[in-house]
Amino acid sequence: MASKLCVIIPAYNASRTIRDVITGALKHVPTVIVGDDGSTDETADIARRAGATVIATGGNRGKGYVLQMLFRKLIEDGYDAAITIDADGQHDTEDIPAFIETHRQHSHDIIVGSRMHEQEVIPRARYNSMHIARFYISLAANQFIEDTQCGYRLYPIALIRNLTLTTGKYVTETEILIKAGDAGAVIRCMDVKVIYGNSGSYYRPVLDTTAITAYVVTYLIMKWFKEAFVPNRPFTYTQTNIMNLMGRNKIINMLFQTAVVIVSIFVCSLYFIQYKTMPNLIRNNFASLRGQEINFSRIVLASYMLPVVLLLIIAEKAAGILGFDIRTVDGFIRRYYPHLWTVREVNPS
Ligand SMILES: Nc1nc2c(ncn2[C@@H]2O[C@H](COP(=O)(O)OP(=O)(O)O)[C@@H](O)[C@H]2O)c(=O)[nH]1
Ligand SMILES: [Mg+2]
Repeated sequence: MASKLCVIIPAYNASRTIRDVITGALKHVPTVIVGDDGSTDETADIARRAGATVIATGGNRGKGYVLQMLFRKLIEDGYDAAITIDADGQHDTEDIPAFIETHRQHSHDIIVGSRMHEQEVIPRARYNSMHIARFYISLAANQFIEDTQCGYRLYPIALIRNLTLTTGKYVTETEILIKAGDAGAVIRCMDVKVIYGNSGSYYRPVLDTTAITAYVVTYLIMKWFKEAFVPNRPFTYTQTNIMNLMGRNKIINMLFQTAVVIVSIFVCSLYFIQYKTMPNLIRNNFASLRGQEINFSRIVLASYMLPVVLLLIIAEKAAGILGFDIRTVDGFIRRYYPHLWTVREVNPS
């Protein structure tokens, strides 16, 4: 049976680009739904005229909020799957058929567009942060995910339905990958074209990256806590967990995540000792790592290197101001945040 599928577009002040995205998408799917997030320009009008259904948040609530609003609508309307695409024209709608084809073959999987093969096109700092992000997010999601930060994806709605999402803005897309992956879903990557044109970005490098980092670090520390003490448990996501509980209150959540981040390197080191000494007592603890033959010492090493990365970035910037063009960061990141996966799927047996 064919899937009931549509394209959804979270949009904020995208009047210059939204028409082409909608027109391009409508060539491949019958329905396009735009989540207009309090745009102050013509985005909503242009979207309607281009043939999209528009639903509004009534204020600027951020990409994650809009995505969740759109998901609720898709659940109500009985959709099986949705392709999310950015409103700013960075993605090529001609990749939609490939998403649909991959979905046909793997209807339960999340399909994520990957831009990692287009290293020359992506700004260097962004590429480097994507590289580090995927190292940790893949660990949390129990599988290697080529590109964890691309907004061009296909989600099976049944899968989304089973997740309780607590984050907003740019964190939500990371939260989905982690929770789905840690609940046992397969996340499949597919090369897509990226267009880095003149479209600006609403992504705030420091604030949004910090929010994503805090979320991922907290998730990993909590996940490994369970794996440390429960034998043979690679998939740890449950609807009721500490993070979802904390997520209900913004301030408490922030304090909680800050506290976890501060102690994270220390805790990670403790986990490592436990990983090395306890396997006889707690059978197959840290099952996600053992199951995928991931070397825990590489993770500890990578985490100790994070401050060094920061120092190198600052040193490069300083050198740049003095007129020297040195590039040590790229090589350093490739070296310390490598592809650790030798086995693709974890077996809970
Ligand atoms: N609904 C909504 N969408 C947003 C918001 N900020 C960005 N977006 C959309 O999210 C997509 C990606 O955002 P962008 O700022 O381009 O991030 P980048 O491509 O990762 O640099 C674009 O389609 C934007 O229109 C927002 O506050 N609300
Ligand atoms: Mg963009």
